[in-house]
Amino acid sequence: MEFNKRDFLYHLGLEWIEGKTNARIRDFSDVRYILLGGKPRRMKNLARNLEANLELGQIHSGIQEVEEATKAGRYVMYKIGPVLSVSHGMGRPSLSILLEELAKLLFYAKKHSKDLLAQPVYFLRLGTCGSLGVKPGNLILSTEALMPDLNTGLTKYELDQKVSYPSTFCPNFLQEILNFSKKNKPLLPVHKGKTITADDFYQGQGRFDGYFKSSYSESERQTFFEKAYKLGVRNFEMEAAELASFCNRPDSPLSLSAATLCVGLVDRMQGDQVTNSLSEINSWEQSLLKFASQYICDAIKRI
Ligand code: R2B
Repeated sequence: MEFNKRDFLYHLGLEWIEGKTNARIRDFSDVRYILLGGKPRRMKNLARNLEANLELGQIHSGIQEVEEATKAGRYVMYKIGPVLSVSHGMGRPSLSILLEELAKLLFYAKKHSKDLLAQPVYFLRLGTCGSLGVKPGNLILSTEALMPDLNTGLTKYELDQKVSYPSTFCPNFLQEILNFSKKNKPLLPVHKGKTITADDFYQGQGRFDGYFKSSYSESERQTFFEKAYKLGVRNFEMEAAELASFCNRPDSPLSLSAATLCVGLVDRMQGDQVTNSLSEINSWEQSLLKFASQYICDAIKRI
């Protein structure tokens, strides 16, 4: 990792300066779990849920809104003892900026102690998605993120170079989540599957309800969906490849693991539009958050 003598984490509104005490940055030295989700309100609800369920006094001293991030205006971030609950917006670019700055924040916060640096840090993204051959209202735990051409590995540009990074999710972390779900029976069934990380919501995910006429026909789309399903794809979203590849980098000074658990809002084999009522969608999201909060409370007791 490269870092400067002074690093302003612009989108989080936090600054680290070499040689200074950096007391504000050190407030984050105990962080072990980072919960991520697109919507600010969802991440606030999750933080409140954790505040109520993690032992006050033992594990945390109340919910703390990271006001510097709120003021910076891009993300909201709450700290509940060793857990952060953070909104990431939509799509890979927004998530990528957040991951870079969160990882640097934790690195600066922990770097004075070898023990702290060696502690594994877990990222769990809780999102919504379009499912593939899975009923709306079910959860999909991503095993691996594919590019829309169905190749594995995140492919992106760095300057004029096309680079690729592995995009499988951490098998041990997935197994822990699956074991927990078997024991605790979440309200929504959990499926394992591969995830296509698309660059947009409409044509990038094979929809016909975008503003422009699609470049593919109904039958081409059907063939693509069937091929993807046979390969083990169970959902589309817009962030998984970024998260998996970020946590797979061998050159990370922190030991990072990642998982993505999403609730399906529409089975793309059946249609394009999200037509369930807002109250139904909210109740699915609440069930996802409840499950995540139970899982985190259990995991925190074991660290
Ligand atoms: C799922 O939901 C958002 C689009 O509606 C996007 O962030 C995603 O991956």
